[in-house]
Amino acid sequence: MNGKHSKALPYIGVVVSIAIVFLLVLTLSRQKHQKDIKYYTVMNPELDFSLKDQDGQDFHLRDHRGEIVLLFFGYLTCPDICPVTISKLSRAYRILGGDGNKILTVFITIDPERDTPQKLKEYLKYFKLNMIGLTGTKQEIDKVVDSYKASYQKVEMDSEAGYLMDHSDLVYLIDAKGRVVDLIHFDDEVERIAQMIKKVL
Ligand SMILES: [Cu+2]
Repeated sequence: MNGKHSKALPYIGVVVSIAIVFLLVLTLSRQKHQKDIKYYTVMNPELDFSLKDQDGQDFHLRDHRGEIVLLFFGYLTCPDICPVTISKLSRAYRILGGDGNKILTVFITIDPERDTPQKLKEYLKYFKLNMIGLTGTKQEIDKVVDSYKASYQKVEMDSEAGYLMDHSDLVYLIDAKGRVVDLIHFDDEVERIAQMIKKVL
């Protein structure tokens, strides 16, 4: 009995190991595939757009060639995605040390009805980041949103807060030539974000 067991065990071990490796490869390749799909669908946004910054000045993306730009869409009263994104980005910049200062963070509001340049300016004061807040007319903003394959939706609420804006959570990593070269996903770890940025610095 014991002899039988000891002969069969190595085989079972091999079969189980192969099964585990197979499942692992399958899971990893599926995850990678999903990320790739998202990645390539937004690879060719317009290389320039024009909106107004927090000082009411015209902002053109093309004026920032030579800089690394991290761009995302959101709104000032966002309870979750935006504050977490900003916090993660600032931690990633800290990991990069002095190089973190070379990065321009661009926050585009998808709620221009409430997020005026003045309010953007007040909001930005809370963060020690090289960050610009952009707004414009709904049409102007929608054009940029479409170009980046982002999305948002107004959600009416019964509370005093008025409405919420559901919005996509990707951060676009734009290189010195103005091209989107990578996407930061909401669940990416701070360390990984720093690595991604480091590649284009
Ligand atoms: Cu948000």
